[in-house]
Amino acid sequence: MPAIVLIGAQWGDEGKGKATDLLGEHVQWVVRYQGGNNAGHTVVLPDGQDFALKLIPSGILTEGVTNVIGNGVVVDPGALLGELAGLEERGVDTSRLLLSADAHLIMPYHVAIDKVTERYLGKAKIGTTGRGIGPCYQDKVARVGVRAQDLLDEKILRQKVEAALDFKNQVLVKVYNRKALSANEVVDTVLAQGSHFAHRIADTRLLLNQALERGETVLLEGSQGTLLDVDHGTYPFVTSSNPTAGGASAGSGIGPTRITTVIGILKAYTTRVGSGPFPTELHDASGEYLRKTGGEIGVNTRRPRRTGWFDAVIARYASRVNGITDYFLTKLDVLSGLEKVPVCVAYDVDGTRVHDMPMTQTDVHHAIPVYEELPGWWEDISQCRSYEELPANARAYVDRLEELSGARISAIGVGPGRDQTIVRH
Ligand code: 2SA
Ligand code: GDP
Ligand code: MG
Repeated sequence: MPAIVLIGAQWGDEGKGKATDLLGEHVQWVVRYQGGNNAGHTVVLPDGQDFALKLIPSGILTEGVTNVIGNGVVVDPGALLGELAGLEERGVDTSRLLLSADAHLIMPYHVAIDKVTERYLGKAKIGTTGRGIGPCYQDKVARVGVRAQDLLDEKILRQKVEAALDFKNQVLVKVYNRKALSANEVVDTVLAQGSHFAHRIADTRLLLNQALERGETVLLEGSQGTLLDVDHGTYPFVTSSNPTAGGASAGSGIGPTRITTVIGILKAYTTRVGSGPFPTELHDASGEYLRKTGGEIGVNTRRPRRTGWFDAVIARYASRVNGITDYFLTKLDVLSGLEKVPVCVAYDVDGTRVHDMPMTQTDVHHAIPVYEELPGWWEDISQCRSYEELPANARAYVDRLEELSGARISAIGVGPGRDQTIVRH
């Protein structure tokens, strides 16, 4: 039975938390398959309470859903405990959270190296969240990482941390002029933290496949977005994992033939946080308007997000690389009150008109958006609950985006609340 993937179609913060929460009622499992506590997924419950999930799947707020931090996720033990405590304080039942034995752990040296590397890069920095994500994935690929299962074997844990620190301390001290970290201190801290969640460590790939065999539905919740993908994004200004739909399989252990639906979460305009190219970025009053009206501030780092008009080149690209079956268009309400709404339909790259994502990053940096201007609407649409209730110009905007984007728009968000959603298909 089906596994559904939900991904960000742009640079993240499209509203994946809200969409996961909405689907939560129809699924038995919600799985995070990549990223870590760099994510910030906002869920607003019907009673108005809002939650910002970072590492824990957004399904934790739905009764009866089992939540899994999959093997593809990188887990900061302190951040996990902090997030669990925060949820428990607010009365959320966290007993249904499992952690893959194969998930890699973010160690204190990963966080230190992330921060110091960014500082040394200066103007060329990636603009990371400083959570140690990149250095942890580096160690995973270099085969010197520490995994959740190592918490269950102190001897192995000690060996791994000592071996890793032999090298890391040289980098920290000799290259970056920082203090060396003590392997014993790191191990003791991580073991103490691990003792609070060791009971959650499980063979999640087996459990998920057994659930699918029983006919249960699994929702794979992506974090960040398509253009932050280490393979398909605006490299090197990306995160160090695969947020695209292909990553869902590797990051959970669910075979690709089990995935029947890929839902792309698509913001009605574009935002980005961190460095890197952004063809439709606005540096004027319109950009400020979108940032203010859309509340575009990083959930984790509180950095103001960069804002720009909708980019159909990106949407078409996301449709293809993810195999998107349905789009959920979010934040349409934010566009109310604009005289005209420009939509980027193509790029001019050094005098040539292109409709698809350029092959090289140099060309992406040179891309000048070609706009089509659609008429705006003034009405507040946050109370609309059917497509027909939307003003004609808002409907025309959605229809044009659908034509340009390569997949049908099955749902539309008109506010942060669960019920502020128009379902079309
Ligand atoms: P990292 O920390 O190594 O993953 O950073 C690499 C790039 O990935 C971007 N990134 C994100 N972009 C949007 N949203 C994210 N989550 C938070 C949010 C971000 C925040 O929900 O608002 O609070 O700033 C997220 N996580 C990583 C990052 O900005 C770098 O460009
Ligand atoms: P995520 O990382 O993709 O889950 O998105 P974030 O939570 O980082 O940012 C999305 C923001 O938009 C959150 O504050 C949501 O509550 C909010 N949001 C989601 N959908 C809508 C919508 O349709 N309209 C409005 N106005 N806000 C929305
Ligand atoms: Mg976010």
